[in-house]
Amino acid sequence: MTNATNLLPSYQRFVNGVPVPLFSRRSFRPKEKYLIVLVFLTFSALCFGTFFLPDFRNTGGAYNSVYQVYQKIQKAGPDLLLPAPPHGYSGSKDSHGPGGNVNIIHIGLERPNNAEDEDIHIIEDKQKLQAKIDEEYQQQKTLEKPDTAVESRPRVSSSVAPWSPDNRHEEIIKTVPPAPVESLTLPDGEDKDPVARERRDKVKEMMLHGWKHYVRYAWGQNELRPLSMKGHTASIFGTSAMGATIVDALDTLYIMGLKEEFNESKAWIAKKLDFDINSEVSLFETNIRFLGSLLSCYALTGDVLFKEKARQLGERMLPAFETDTGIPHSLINLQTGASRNYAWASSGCSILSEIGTLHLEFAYLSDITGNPVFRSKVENVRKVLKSLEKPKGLYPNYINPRTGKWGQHHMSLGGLGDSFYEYLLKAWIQSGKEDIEAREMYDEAIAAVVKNMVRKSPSGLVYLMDLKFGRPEHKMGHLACFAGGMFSLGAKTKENQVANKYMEIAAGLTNTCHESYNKTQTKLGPEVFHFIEGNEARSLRSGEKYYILRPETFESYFVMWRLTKDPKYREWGWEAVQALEKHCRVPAGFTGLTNVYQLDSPKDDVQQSYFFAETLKYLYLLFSDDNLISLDDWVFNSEAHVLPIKGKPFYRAEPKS
Ligand code: DMJ
Repeated sequence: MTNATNLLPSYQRFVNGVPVPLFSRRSFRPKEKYLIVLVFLTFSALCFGTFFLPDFRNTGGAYNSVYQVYQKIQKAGPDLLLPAPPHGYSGSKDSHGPGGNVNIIHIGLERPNNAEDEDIHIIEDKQKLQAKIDEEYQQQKTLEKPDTAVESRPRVSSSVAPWSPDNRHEEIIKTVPPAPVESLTLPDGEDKDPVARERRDKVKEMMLHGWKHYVRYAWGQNELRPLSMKGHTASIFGTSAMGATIVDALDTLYIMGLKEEFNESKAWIAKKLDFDINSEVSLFETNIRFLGSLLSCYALTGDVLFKEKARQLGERMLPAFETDTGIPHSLINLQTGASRNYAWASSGCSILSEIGTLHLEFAYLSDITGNPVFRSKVENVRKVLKSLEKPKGLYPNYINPRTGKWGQHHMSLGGLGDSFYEYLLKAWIQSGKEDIEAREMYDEAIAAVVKNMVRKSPSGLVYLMDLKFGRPEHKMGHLACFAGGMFSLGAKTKENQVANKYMEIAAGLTNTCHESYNKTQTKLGPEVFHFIEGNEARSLRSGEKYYILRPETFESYFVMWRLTKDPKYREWGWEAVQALEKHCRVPAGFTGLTNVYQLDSPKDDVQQSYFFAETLKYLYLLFSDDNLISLDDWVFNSEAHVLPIKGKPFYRAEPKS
């Protein structure tokens, strides 16, 4: 759309309705000249640094540093988390002020000679990064108002019963399951192979080890600091203790048959889980972790407690969609309904992976509650995305929720893009293959990805590069390692002439991610790895070498195992179990590492909630029989919460009246 202001002569603009000359013809005063020269020199230095100094470009450039900060905030890197607020946890010894959440903890006795130097850099990087995050977070909280304020807008669509902090207590939550339509129980899933059984038992023991220490030291808090033995929170959860680990771990506890632990958690959810919290949370993370798990537990158990909690949460998320286009904002205050975007995200844009990773949960929520409003919101998001012209058939990572136009043309199957593609495929699978539009959009998008973003390294490693303003970046993030599983699921569910080729890509990507693990001293994979001749699938900089208990590579091992039965995937999974045990297990749980290339790596002291939801679930299922969470009956959401496929017994849709 042409804006009237753009038609004015270039030297004239309006500010508050008053014409303002941009350049006047009078000559500059010396002071002004000096200022102009200074600005010009600064600008030139920045450009020089950005384009000619690789290190600056990747670690210090203004743009990239913001991008990195985002990636880390969104994906909840432990070294980036905001300082744990004083939750009133009685045993807390946390005396860190802002920025005090930089955890470099050595547990081991022997350290390599150069480790000290490397650590100093890491500490400095992390301190700088933490300072940036604190600043960014404060800015988000205090400065940004513009088009994102929703106070004057209706909180929820008229088609949904309005909630208010006042009426929420009147709702009666039943914890007794409804009369079972049919007796639905999960099989135990023990594999015939005794080795697989033994390995699965090991994973279950790891689950219990992490869980019982969370219960002991951080019950009700979002996450556990397994070295400090106290609670921890990340900015994605806002500033309240929402029991993120309890909710995120729930369906894994159920699937592993840990009944006592599951029931204890269910009781906490019935009594304590309250979404009336006056703090900003990430819409995306709340959706995949909280809503996803509640829905999963409803499907698995039929207990209406989970449906009711899911409904309450879903309703509180709806105001985020009240934008001009219906494209939701990234952040929402679940109490006031105010929502907005991150100021830095391509001038206040919404993010592709976030807006595209709501479909499975919202569609299912509509089906079990009988309220169409949730589905209508995500269908509208898809409609907007579908209507836009795609550069080279690709979807950029940013979209403006006011104009409905793309922001910066960055494309990625790692952070910012990843699960958007995954959800197109899975929406089709979840619908019992009725949602043809989703499958078509997936097929078109993936064809463009294969053409423009899939590459082979000099030594033959298949990888997915990012594109920034059309320029390739020959590196992959750990987050993109889910793609092996996605490519194979896409190929195996629809036989066509490209299926074999996509299966090869799936195997190639999974192999590359395994290589990134195999090339480290700890046998755990780094956050980012590059493809440079002679040094492939390895990190280049200290800030890329951390491992934060991420699941994506194991997700691909699991899906590849189920779909190909190649035993190497189980072997690779077992390598991972051993590496986790050796390097991440500590007496009070599991922690991330700051440098996977160092045998005695510093620890980050965070036990991520997704370690239970995803990492251990995928490893457990890798060593289970295929009948436990069969891929014919279930789809995994982006946090590995299992959602039933329409038409299958566990779907439990509300009968249409
Ligand atoms: C999880 O929270 C989800 O998988 C999300 O989609 C991206 N990755 C983190 C774990 O790495």
